[in-house]
This record gives sequence, C-alpha cells and structure tokens, in this order.
Amino acid sequence: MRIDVISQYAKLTDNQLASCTSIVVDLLRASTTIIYAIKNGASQIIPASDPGDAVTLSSRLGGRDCVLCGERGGLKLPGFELGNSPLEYTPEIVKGKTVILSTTNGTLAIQSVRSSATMLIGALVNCTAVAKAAIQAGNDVVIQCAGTEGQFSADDAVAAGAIVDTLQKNLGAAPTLNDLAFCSRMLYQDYLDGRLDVSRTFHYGRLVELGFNQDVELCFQRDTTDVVPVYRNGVIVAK
Ligand code: 3SL
Ligand code: MG
Repeated sequence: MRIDVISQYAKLTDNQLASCTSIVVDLLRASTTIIYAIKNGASQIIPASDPGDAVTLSSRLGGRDCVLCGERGGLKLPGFELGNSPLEYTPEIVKGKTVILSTTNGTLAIQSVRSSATMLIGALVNCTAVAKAAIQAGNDVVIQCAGTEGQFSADDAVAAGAIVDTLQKNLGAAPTLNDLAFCSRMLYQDYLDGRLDVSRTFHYGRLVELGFNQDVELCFQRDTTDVVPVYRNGVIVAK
C-alpha cells in the first residue's frame, strides 16, 4: 500500500484519485464536527462549498428536517442554526436530520477529493476506526488535509500522522510513504512526547482566542468513537 499525505486541498487530479481511498482530515474542526454529527444521529450531511448554496439547498429541502450549519472565520454564519463546533451537534438537534454544512476549508477539501474510489472522514477522535476502514477498502490511501486558508496546518498533520501510524501498525507489509506522510508520523510522535506544543500553532490559537477552548480539547482526544463517515453520491453518511 502507498500512503500519501497532502497538506491542503485541490492538489490531486481526478485521475490520481480514481483508484484511491481518501481520508479527509480537518482536525480543527470540520472533520471532527462531521464525525460528531453522524455519531449523534444525523441521517446525512451535505457539504456545501458556498454558504449561499447551503441556504438555497436548505430552503429547497424544506427547513423542518434540515439543520443549516457553517462558519466563516470560525464563527457561525448569520441566520444559520449551528456553527462548526462539534459540541453543538447534540442528538437533540441533529438526530434524524439532514445537516447542510459549509465551512472555510473542510467542505472544500471534501469537494476536492470527491472523485476518489472511496472517501472517508477522519480525525483523531476516530483515528483507529478510520485507519481500519481504509485497510478494509484495500486501495492506496490519500490523507487529504484541509489546511488553513491554503496553507499547511499542524493540527491536520498531527491527525494525519496518527492515522499513518495506525495504518502502519495494522498493515501486514510496510507501506510506501510520501515525505509528508513520513514527517506527519514524526510530528505525531513529537506531539505524544510533548515536544510539539499544539497550542502554539496558528489555528489552535485563533480558536482559543474566539473562546473555543472546549472544542480544541475535544478535537485532540484520540479514539473516542468508532464512527466512520463516508461520502457517497454527494452526501456523507455513516459507513
Ligand atoms: O476551515 C474549516 O473548514 C473549519 O473547520 C475552520 S474552523 O475551525 O471552524 O474555524
Ligand atoms: Mg482546519
């Protein structure tokens, strides 16, 4: 198996993705939020790149069974019911509902790898489950990080490294890694050993400044769920 970690979205062509399992990682916070929404009973999540498209879709589907969600600059969009905090996606609000979600980087990352043979949503909270699901799919793996506004994001790399590490430990034969897969795994080890202080990284600091301390704590917990969301025919559902 080959494992590539890609630092931000829109780097790979449809041709490169056609035979791959992609794992979309936006640790802070879209992929963690999607995992929590599915864990708490959302029937499906429709990613929308543009907030206007999300609003149009929500009125077309009829408000009652939908929850309109999204952020820009980390903050809930005006008129939307939920922002992008995993803690907001409680069973009381999302159970049995279609979640329409538009976020700054995460939903764009999802759109960028939609031609993959299989697309899974991963984070630290489902690290082991998503790695095992990727092994089961049997293809080469692309870990597509969302990045932060077009740049490498250390939080994504830590989660990607944890997934690479889990893949390596569960595969029979040693996989071939691209350089970022190799370095992400080392970064994850540095994080575990206390050499990488994630609170000093850009997006983590920005979320703390906005008051989302509980979110960042939750997002950095490992293996709190076995839920693996999968993208199928334009929507994200439980695998
Ligand atoms: O970029 C995204 O998709 C978001 O996850 C960013 S934020 O954490 O909500 O600011
Ligand atoms: Mg992010």
